[in-house]
Amino acid sequence: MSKDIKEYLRLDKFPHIWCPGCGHGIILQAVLRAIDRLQLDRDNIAVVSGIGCSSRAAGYVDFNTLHTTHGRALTFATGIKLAKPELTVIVLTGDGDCSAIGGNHLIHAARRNIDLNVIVFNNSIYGMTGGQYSPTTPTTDYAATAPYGNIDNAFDLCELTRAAGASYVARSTTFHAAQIPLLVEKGIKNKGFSFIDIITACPIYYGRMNKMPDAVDMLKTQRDNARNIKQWDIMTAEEKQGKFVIGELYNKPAPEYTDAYRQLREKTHAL
Ligand SMILES: Cc1ncc(C[n+]2csc(CCOP(=O)(O)OP(=O)(O)O)c2C)c(N)n1
Ligand code: SF4
Repeated sequence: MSKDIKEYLRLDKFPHIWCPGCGHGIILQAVLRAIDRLQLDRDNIAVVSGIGCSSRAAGYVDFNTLHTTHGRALTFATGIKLAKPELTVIVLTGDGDCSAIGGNHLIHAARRNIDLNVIVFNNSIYGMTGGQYSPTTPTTDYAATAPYGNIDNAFDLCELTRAAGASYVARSTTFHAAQIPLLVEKGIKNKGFSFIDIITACPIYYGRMNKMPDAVDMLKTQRDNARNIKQWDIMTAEEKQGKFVIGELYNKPAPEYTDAYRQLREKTHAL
């Protein structure tokens, strides 16, 4: 039977640190809904995060949790999964955490197709440290470290992880909150590296610096620029300008790393 998601929270850790209008709480509740729908035993779940406003999420949930170091969530998660492959391992991470300092770990975890479920709280900025640009800050947007506009090209994290070897890739936004649990649920069911990119709002830094100080404006922007995969596939390159695709983008089973490791151990022990 479905639980009140509050039952999955460590309410003694509240109030949380998130600013009014921050989208991170929307993502956290959606992840908890997915876990609830799957009726997973909470003792068999490990939630791992790095450092950042988003990464604080791990501390608020009542599972086995590990709040690690900046950029290293995937390394800790890989160790946990190799030691205890029976666990469902969920990584809650920010765009800075997983694609700047942690970018190398991200591509290699995807390359191995290790059975981790990575949920990126992608607000296109370093929220916790005052709004520096991240690898997902769009070109020409403003940040504390790009006062004249960002000249870098942004990563499309879904394209990146898909190309690296992830077997499940999806994207949604905090405006499309009802879609997130469905994608997370499918990601958890996938035996392999599942990457779910959630576009979220940091009104305090990204919003304020990019003419969207109001959290509602940021949600409207997500609504206006997201296109579901069916629409996306028939749009012209011109129509895609400034828009992004949401939904299940890739889902193709592939050999999984801890399985391969177990088979190797069985083989070598038999020799
Ligand atoms: C090794 C190391 N480098 C830098 C930092 C400073 N730091 C803490 S959080 C953070 C960025 C967080 O951004 P993101 O992961 O996008 O999460 P958000 O706060 O936006 O949710 C940085 C650079 C750190 N804690 N450790
Ligand atoms: S600084 Fe930004 S990302 Fe951090 S809690 Fe506030 S709104 Fe959220």
